[in-house]
Amino acid sequence: MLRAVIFDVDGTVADTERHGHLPAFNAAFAEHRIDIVWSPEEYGQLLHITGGRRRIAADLRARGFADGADELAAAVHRTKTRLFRERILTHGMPPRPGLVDLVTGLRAAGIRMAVATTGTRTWVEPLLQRTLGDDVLDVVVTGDDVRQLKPHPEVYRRALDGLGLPAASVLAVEDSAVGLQAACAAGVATVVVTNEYTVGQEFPGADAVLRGFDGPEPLDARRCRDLHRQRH
Ligand code: XBP
Ligand code: MG
Repeated sequence: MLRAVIFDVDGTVADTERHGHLPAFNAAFAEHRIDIVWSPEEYGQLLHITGGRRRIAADLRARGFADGADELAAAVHRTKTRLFRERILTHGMPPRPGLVDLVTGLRAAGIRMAVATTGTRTWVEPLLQRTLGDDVLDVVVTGDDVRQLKPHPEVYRRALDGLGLPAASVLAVEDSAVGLQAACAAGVATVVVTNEYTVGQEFPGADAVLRGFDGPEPLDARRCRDLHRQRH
């Protein structure tokens, strides 16, 4: 029986990457007087490196910053985290169309909800508060709470621990191949809801791949139950 749904955040709860994280990374580079401006296409390539700090460090190294790349990446990422949090507090971040209906339906059906993200708690909390409200999520596991980021399954294992549920009674909702790998490695059935950055990716092992939460066949509580039942 489906007892809980675990949501990814970036690209799943909200389309954060292109119009949220990317401008915050570029503003942080500028604030540190580093001559890097990631284009939307370049950023799309860099998304396979999870975690903003690791993403910055990898790009600094690729551009020849050998010594101190990790320390510099950590400093730039602190700035990026502050800027992104401020942006969320000032402008908000709209949930993906249809997500709020799904969450309302899951609640009404008595299906619990959690979050498993590689993002940083400083911005994750206000984003979730503004998109989903205060009393929706039982468990929120962020990149700050784990040693290994997605595609490693640690964040999913911790979310399952927090829920006190086995993997077989849960469904994950992800937007990317990397997120799918993490959920699959934790043994959790997974629906992928793609976005502009992930629509061309391969999703081996997904229980369903959808283009959005809404539309003629929306992802609702009944469909979540059906997909979960088909797997188990
Ligand atoms: C998303 C990420 C995050 C964000 C940036 O992956 O990798 O790193 O791009 O957030 P997922 P931070 O959706 O699979 O969790 O800068 O806070 O790391
Ligand atoms: Mg994601």
